Amino acid sequence: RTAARFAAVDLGASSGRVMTGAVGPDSLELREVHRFPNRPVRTGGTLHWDILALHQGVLDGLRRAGPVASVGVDSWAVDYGLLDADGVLLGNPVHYRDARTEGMAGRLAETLPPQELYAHTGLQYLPFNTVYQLGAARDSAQLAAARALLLIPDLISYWLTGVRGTELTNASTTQLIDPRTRDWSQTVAEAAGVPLSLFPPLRRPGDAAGELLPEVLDETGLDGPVPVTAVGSHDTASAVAAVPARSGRFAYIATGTWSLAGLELAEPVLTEESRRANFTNELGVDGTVRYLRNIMGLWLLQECMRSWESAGSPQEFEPLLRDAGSRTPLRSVVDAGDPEFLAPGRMPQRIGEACRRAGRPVPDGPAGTARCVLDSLAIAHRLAVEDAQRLADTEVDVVHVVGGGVHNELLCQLTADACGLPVVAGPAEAAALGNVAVQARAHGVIGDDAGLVRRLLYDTLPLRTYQPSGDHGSPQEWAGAAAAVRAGR
Ligand code: LFR
Repeated sequence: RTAARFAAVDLGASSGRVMTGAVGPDSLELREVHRFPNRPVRTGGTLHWDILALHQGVLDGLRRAGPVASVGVDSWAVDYGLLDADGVLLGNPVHYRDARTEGMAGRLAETLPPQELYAHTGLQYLPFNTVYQLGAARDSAQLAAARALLLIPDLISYWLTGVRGTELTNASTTQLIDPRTRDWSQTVAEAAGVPLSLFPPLRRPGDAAGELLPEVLDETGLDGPVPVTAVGSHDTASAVAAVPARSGRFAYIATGTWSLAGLELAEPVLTEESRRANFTNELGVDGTVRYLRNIMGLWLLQECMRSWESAGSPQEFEPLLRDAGSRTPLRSVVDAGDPEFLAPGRMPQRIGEACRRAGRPVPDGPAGTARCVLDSLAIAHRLAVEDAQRLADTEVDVVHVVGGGVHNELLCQLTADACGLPVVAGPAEAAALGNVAVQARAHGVIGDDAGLVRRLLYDTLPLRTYQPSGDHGSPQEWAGAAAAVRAGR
């Protein structure tokens, strides 16, 4: 085995990045070569992704990356672009936070009851699941003209290679995949009126996904051939693959715009109890199941920051968090799992209103609001970790926090306090690392074994452990606050 460099394209809701990973049999070094903003654009009342700007960012990044053995692409889930008969993109992909899917779950329930939908897909209810987006688009001229549907990372891969495919981990977020067969569910597709012929063939992490097109080589200055390798193209799948766990007894929280909190399982949990608890069975790399719940995540704070800025009182992040850290713990909390916080805008006010409705004090100013958000996230983390263990009938003794939230020390500490378990924080760039690791395995640079990757990451990354401290409320206070949030669900 010899060392090699791989490029990971990792597109997130607020920024895209291209990273290179230099990988040897016992080393993995990640370097960010390009980061570019991802700014959604509203036109004609619809919120879109600026997909061409993102693709340009990818090309700029690949130019800066220099020679690589392969490229892998991951991004957020559920969203897609439609291609016409000539393979041309029909309009800009719509953002999952757009309101177009309102009422769509109710409509699908008329042909397929939620209990059956869950038994077939194991997917948690999120208003923006692809199946509901397609429901909202059903009478559109675009869908009528469409001959292919490509999920976002598959669309970028298509533009890089000219080859079309549907990567499985991300396909599992469409609500059209059966997690038992790891294949399309004809039952759900028929009930929802989705022609599965729109989807190019499934491919799995590690599969070959084409080679960079001559025009891409020109634009990036790279010498061909450069293969593109399918990775866990759902960013959360890549992030979970990079959880540096030492044993199987761990829960994870992939933090960033969202918090995705749960367990890695060998089999899906499709019980009615699991459906009511709104747990999802998304597919992971190596035939695993990501049994988790979506929690609003740092989006709540990002949106508050944006509101304060546009109201003319911009806040600086570090001082704000310091101030938040010194506030009374658990004074006001909201349910950070509630889809009412999904849409952008007026976040501090909406948080205040949710507190008032629950009979709790309205948070006091930006620091009070930030504290309310972090306490609320910690409680939602606890509820997810607790529920996942009960529903999947397993136990964990550590919580791994990966993703952007690793940098937020207060959030990590509060999560340890809320869960009553040690939190191991890191890596922040888990999605890019998981992306690189799957490529390195496919190209024979490291052994083809998920456990090996995790051990390698554990041995080489700077990780920080937070023990439950009791400094931010006693175990009883956390239990009480968590019970109150649960009771309001
Ligand atoms: C995180 C994420 C979540 C998914 C959400 C929307 O970046 O991929 O897993 O539920 O974005 O696609």
